[in-house]
Amino acid sequence: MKIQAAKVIVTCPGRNFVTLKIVTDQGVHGIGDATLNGRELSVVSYLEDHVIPCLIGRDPRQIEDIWQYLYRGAYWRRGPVTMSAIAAVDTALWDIKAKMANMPLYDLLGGKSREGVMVYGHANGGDLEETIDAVGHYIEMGYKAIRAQSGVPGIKDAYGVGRGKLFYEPADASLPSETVWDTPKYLRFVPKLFETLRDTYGFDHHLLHDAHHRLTPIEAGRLGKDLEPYRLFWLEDTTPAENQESFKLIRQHTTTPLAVGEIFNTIWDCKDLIQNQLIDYIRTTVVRAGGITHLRRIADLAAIYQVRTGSHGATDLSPVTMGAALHFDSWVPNFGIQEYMRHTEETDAVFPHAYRFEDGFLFPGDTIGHGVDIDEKLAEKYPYKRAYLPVARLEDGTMWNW
Ligand code: GCO
Ligand code: MG
Repeated sequence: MKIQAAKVIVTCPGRNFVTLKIVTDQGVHGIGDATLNGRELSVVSYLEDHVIPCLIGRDPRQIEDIWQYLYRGAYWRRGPVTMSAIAAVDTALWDIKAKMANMPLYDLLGGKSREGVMVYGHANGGDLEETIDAVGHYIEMGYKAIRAQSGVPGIKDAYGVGRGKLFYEPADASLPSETVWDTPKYLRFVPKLFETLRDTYGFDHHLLHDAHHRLTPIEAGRLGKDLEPYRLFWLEDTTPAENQESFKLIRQHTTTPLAVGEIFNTIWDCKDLIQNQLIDYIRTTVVRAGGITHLRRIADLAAIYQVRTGSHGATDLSPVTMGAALHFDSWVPNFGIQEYMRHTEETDAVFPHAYRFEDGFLFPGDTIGHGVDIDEKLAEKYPYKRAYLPVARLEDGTMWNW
């Protein structure tokens, strides 16, 4: 059996997606997501110019060998561009293998460990009242877990505040838009937000919050401590994770559970935080961290330390990643939660998929493979549109972390 052809499909049904399609000489095909938000075309080139020529003629059944070949063989290891490209190949090959085995991917991985995958949705509003209402709306839709982000008095564009009831899409400008950030105002406001949420809705739902890398370690410690009475499911990305030592400081000050890892690419990025028990949830997902093959290694390491998974699932992870992640989540023993930011109808139409939402859970469906495909004809109708994530500055103009 041989890989006969592979191609990259770029489409923009409301936002950009990069998809790799691999076809075997027996007519089976598999697809993988290669979308890297704001830097999409670098992965297109990596795949077309450097990976696809090495794939043609290889045996698609040798997923592990192909993974090692692409990882070790590049000499230049890790990084988001390389690892997204490897992930796309790996996801497509698992899709092919599961189709050949006539099984849904979760069966090939070891079978289901649970019936449904608990997801959290994104509730956000321009101010406290709007955010309280937005959380109520998610509760009505059946969500068991809800992330709350809100506009902050005195901050013009706080992180995570969307433009519609169900959709939030930050990469929406052809050059990065500039936002202004003020940590003291944010730190004063957030505990009030969660206090009001608990007063309004009680403690029956899981609440989550994302600080999006904005804080210093000691500020993160203080926020975690201030939020303790409201029993968050997790507090995410409080501080940039390049210097992982800083998480020791955060941990000394708070028992609020911590989640990190959506921008990590390999097990090496996760290892110290996991082994030192400095986090509670690891957020790596299929496309960002080398596909199913590598994500499984991260999850197994995490399991030893009772760290659970909480895969990234923003709209920049295509339905292909969502489908593959749901099969992974259905199997992985140390599953925690799955992020679920809904895609638009346009996106869903380009990527027909077997997964469905019901009563706070996503179900991967029983289709063989990972259950997601691409409608190439429809994809052609939406040409690539350059789009960037915003940047953030402090009030005096200093560059900050968006
Ligand atoms: C999240 C994230 C995202 C990112 C986005 C960047 O927790 O969902 O922080 O919304 O900002 O994925 O491309
Ligand atoms: Mg996040």
